[in-house]
Amino acid sequence: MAHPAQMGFQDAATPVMEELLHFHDHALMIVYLISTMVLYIIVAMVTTELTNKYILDSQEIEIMWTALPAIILVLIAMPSIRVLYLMDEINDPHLTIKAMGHQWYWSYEYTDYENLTFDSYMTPTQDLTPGQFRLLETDHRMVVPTDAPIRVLVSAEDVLHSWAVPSLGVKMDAVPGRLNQTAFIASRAGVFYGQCSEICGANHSFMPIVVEAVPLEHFETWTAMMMEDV
Ligand SMILES: *[C@@H]1O[C@H](CO)[C@@H](O)[C@H](O)[C@H]1NC(C)=O
Ligand SMILES: [Cu+2]
Repeated sequence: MAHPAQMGFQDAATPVMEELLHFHDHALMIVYLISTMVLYIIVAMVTTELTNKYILDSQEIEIMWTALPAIILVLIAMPSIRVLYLMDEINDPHLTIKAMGHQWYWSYEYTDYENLTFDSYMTPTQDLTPGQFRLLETDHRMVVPTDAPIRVLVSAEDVLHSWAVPSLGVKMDAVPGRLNQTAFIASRAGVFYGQCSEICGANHSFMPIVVEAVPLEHFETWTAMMMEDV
């Protein structure tokens, strides 16, 4: 989850999120370099009473400030497209989960198992136990095994929602009548929080997403327990 006054992203829990963090740092480095250079030029120009004749008319500088931004844009676009394609890739998923957005909760369907379906409502503030996070905890978490490719099918029952978990590097719009898919591999065990990321009505802020990544044996225990319940 995010911390108060946090700088930057949440820690990555999937390989794709690590790629996204690297790309963010790469783009930010370029922003720093350009900002520093522009600031230096501004300061240099306003602190002298002389006018540089090459700035009034110079072919060389015109060529430079046309070619350099073009090269910089290509240096940003190439890694960007690389990550975009990595995020789109879904290789042989070991588990498929259907996440449905509703006004105002998420429901999950483990289609590889019989009758493994449940709703996931936010835990109201008065029901929280010590250590639980306000507006982020749910009554039922989406449990997944670590180190396995998980596919999430995303759709909505009523209006637009968006299934998003920052530390997994996943954000997929949930559109009624349409089915979309995304995938992730949880590289470590943990509890990862997210929130609906498409304005969907009065309780948009109160339909969080909780993904709990556990080792495979624990996941099997959980599925057995969940199916006994039904
Ligand atoms: C599925 O998601 C991708 C990526 O966000 C998007 O480009 C595409 O249009 C979506 N497809 C449908 C059918 O909604
Ligand atoms: Cu929503």
